[in-house]
Amino acid sequence: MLDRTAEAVIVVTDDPDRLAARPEADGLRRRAAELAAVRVEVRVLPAADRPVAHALKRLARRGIGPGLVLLLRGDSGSADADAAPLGPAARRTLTVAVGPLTAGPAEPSGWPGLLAALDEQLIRRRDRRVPAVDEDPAWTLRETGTDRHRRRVTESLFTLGAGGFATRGAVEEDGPGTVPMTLADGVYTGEGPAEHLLPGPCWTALELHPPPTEEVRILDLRTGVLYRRECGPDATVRTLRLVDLTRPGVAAARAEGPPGRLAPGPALCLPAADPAAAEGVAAGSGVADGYHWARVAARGGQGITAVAAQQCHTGGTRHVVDRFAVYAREADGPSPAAVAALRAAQADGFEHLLAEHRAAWARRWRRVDVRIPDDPEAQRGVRFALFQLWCAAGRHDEAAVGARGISGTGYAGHVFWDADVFVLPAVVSMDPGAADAMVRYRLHRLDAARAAAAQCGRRGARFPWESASSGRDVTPRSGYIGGELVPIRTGELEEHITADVAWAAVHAATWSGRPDLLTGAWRPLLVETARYWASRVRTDGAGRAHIDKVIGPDEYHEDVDDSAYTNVMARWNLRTAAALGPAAAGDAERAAWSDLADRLVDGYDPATGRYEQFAGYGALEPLRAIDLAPPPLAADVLLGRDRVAGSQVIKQADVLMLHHLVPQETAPGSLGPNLDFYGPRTSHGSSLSPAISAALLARDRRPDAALALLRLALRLDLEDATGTSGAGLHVATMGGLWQAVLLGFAGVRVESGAMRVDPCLPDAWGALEVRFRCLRRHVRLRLARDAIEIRTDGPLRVRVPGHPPVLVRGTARLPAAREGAP
Ligand code: IFM
Repeated sequence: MLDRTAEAVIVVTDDPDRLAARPEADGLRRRAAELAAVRVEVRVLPAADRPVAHALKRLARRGIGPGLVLLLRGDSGSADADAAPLGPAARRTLTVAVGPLTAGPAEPSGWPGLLAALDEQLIRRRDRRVPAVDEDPAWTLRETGTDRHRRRVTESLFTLGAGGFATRGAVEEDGPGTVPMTLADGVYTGEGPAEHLLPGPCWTALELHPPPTEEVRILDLRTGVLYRRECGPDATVRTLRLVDLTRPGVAAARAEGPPGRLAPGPALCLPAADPAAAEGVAAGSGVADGYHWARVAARGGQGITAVAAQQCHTGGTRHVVDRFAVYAREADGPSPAAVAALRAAQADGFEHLLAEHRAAWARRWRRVDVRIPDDPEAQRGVRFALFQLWCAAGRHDEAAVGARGISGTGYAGHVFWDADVFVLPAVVSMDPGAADAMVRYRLHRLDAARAAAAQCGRRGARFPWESASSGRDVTPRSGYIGGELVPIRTGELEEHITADVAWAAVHAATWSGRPDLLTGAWRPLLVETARYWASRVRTDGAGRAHIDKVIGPDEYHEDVDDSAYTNVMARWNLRTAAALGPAAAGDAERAAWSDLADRLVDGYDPATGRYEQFAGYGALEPLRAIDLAPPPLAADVLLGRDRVAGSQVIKQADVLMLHHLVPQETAPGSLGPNLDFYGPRTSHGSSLSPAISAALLARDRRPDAALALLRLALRLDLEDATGTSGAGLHVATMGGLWQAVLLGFAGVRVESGAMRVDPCLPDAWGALEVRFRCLRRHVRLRLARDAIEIRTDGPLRVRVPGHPPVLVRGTARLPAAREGAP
């Protein structure tokens, strides 16, 4: 009757009491009990919108969306599934009109249809059919194509991750261009610039002959699962997989198909690019005591071990495979703990794991989410960003978040400022513990940063532009741009990372309401970086301080002096460390930091209200990116490196990053003039650029221009706008997107221990709702053009510009900001 496995059943009837009194009701009760034993709830409700809406809401809290609910209409109303009065959510249920259930014996009755529908669900459970997903467009990404290049992009987009492990969304069967891959954050192999993420054993492969020719693959953001369904008249193959949110390192999948087409094959295999061929990598696999194991180990002690088991079942004409895998950061496993976790997962079973996992994702989304009723595309894109941020930053001990997270091996998994400045500020508002783990990654590599400073004759700590396991610089020394081999100088010159690391620690502590961390465990990050800058600066004859020979965020211009971004971030670093007081350093050293900070040049021109990006930038050829091609644009490839270096075209937001990160260090009123000047010159040749530019335009009350750039940022991975998403998702863009919504459009900041809210919505958005963590609270903000509604789970000091701060408990309505008020 219905080719779907439902997760709950609601029977609606005109009169539940009369229904209960009918003789057939015993059959209903018996089936309901059997379904309850396999975790499928059956409820009988009156045919009215409130009780049905309430029941659907309750199910949604367990991650069961309306599309997974079988609604059996046993009322005398219309057979039309959309029929009133069951409310809008009921429209998306799997609705079957069975006919009146309270009818007398002489009249037509819906009982046979009702009981058959329940029997069908029981059979599906018994046959272990692959569970479905709620195909709600607000929560799902769908792919139907089989184009080879797009497949690689889809593998990135469909990454599932938790607890620091992620599995790319490769299809199960082997085929051209398919590269199954599971990665673990922080597990690398190789040396120096060649150090790269170590692919672990693969757990998703199945033998499938022939593979589906027409299919739909669906990433369900709401429940964190990847679903695949063959299309067409002989549609038989289905799979569902998850990387478990509640059990660290555990992954599980179910697949169904005809016995002649689907076979399980080995539960684990070694990664496709033979890791044994890579220098210093050892790999092995085997079977022991009823489970498979495989491991990949790198020289230096790092490694990934997986254990897996599978159960096969033939029900009717279908073969079903349940597979469980457990991953651990172990070079010489499997450990007893991993085997015990595997046994527990097997004993609990796939459906149990799925139910736990769905409920855990539902809890996440209750606390952190975005709602943009007028813009479903943007809403879904921002949800995708949140989803992938959770997958990338899933650890609470120490998290090495590379430029592509663990969704691919792009940039070798190296950690850049992307982590500190783009990802972390998003993550701290989603899961402060995960942001702490990112700070800890830097803290644990402080000795390497100290050694790097000493090596160039400086004091304090200098963080590397690209970092991996040891914290030593692993930036390659050359690479290809547009087919040409060119030197890469960022490792030597892109020094602002040192201040960015300090900034991330301060931001995480401030946003999460734990400033004491800055004079406690995290203090060295501020103090040692300040010491570095103090020894890095050159003072000229007039007493002005300079930083020579750097690369700023705009990497089109190398080896420049007095990069405004670098100098102002260094100034902020010195001042912030000095302001920590005696806990940071002695009086004399702090006074020297403050004095130096005051003498650092920053290129600001009060006449124009603009910062000169670096000394001499103003004299370059006045080319503008906007006149060349629409963004994103690789201007260095288009024009050649030398031409771009001699022009004012810039790769990404540079000076403007100051207005985003340290607005208090920029001249009042300077955001507008700098946006006007640098905006048209920015090619957005780096994926880091559009989302933060959107945030700034919203802050400067240009929300429609901000929305245009937000849309560009949304497209970057979803449409593979740079042609590089196949190597992994740009997690800095994901972080930037959430920052654009939360800090930009919603206008949330933390200032003096209070949450400041100053929203600015584009014309196209009548309302915006954001849910997030701030100052130790769970916060929900509902914003409309002239209204701010806030709900917190504990007292929270809130300030709206132009009004005195208020202490909010529970829910409150706040007045709109006064225009122009600080
Ligand atoms: O960190 C970025 C940099 O700002 C621009 N090039 C790519 C790097 C990694 O994403």
